[in-house]
Amino acid sequence: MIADISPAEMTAAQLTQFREEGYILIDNALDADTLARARAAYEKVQSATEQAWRDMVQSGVFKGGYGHGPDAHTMGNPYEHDTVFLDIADNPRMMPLVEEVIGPTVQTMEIVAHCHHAGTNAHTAWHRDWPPYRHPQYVLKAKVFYFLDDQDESMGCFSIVPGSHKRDEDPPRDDFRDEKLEQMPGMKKIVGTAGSAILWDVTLWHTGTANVSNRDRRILIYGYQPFWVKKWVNGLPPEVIVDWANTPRRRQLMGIHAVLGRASWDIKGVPYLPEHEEMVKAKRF
Ligand SMILES: O=C(O)CCC(=O)C(=O)O
Repeated sequence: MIADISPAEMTAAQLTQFREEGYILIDNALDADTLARARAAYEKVQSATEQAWRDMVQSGVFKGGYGHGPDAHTMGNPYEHDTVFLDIADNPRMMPLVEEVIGPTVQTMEIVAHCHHAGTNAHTAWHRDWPPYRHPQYVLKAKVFYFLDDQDESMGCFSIVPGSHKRDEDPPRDDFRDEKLEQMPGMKKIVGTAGSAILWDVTLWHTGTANVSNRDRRILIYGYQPFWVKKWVNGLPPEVIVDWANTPRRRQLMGIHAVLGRASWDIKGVPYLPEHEEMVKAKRF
C-alpha cells in the first residue's frame, strides 16, 4: 500500500488542460519510498525476463505490445514478480485524477514495465490507441506513465501532439516515420523528473522517439478504462491479483467486481468479499 499523501483533487486548470490538450503532468506522483520500491522491483523483473527478451530479439520474431523488440523490452504483468506494481495501480496521488477523467467505475486494464534502451531507434510509429469515441464527460481510455528516472529530450521520449485527441482523423503515420518521425507538426516531447507522471487520453496522436542518450528510458505504464469494458476474457484473474484485491474498491480496480456498476458485469468465478456481497444484494441489476 502507498502512503496516503494528501490525495490530489483535480484542479479546474488541470481538468481544462486535460480536456483541451489531452494530458496533464504531475510532479512527485510517486513518493520517494514508493519510487525506490518501484525501481528495485523493476530491476528484479528485468533480470528475470531479460534472457527471454534477448532470445526473442535473436530469433527475429517480435511479439508483444509497446514496441517489444530490438528497441524496447516490454515487461507485461510485472505484478507477478512484485505487488508494488499493484499498489501503484491504486496510487492515492493519481486515482482522484484518473477517476475524474474515466469516471467512478474505473478499472486497470494493463500494467507494464517498459525499457527503451540507450542508443536504440524509435520503438513505435505515430498512432493513437483507440478510435476517437467521444463522451461529454469521460474518456474511454487513459494511461498513466510514471518516470523511474529523470528523463530528458534525448532519452527516447514519449511524445504527443497536444490537442490531437479532438481530431477525427488518425495521424498520417507514413508521412512522419523513421527519419521524419520528429517532424510531426505540433509534436511535444514529454520530459520529467524521476517519480513524475503523465496522465493522457490515448486518442492523442503519440509515439516514442529514438533514445540517442547513453541511459535507458525506464517507465511504468498503467492503462485505465471503465469497468464495463471486457477484461479477464481468457480466464480468471491470477491469484496474486485476487489476494491483493482485498476491498470492494480494489476488486473493482482489478476488473473483478464492480462497486458502482451492475452486478451482471462481475466476474462470477471469483467469490465476493462478504462486504461486497452485501452491496450486490442491494443492486437492482
Ligand atoms: O513508449 C512510448 O513512448 C510510446 C507508448 C505508446 O505508444 C503507447 O502507450 O501506446
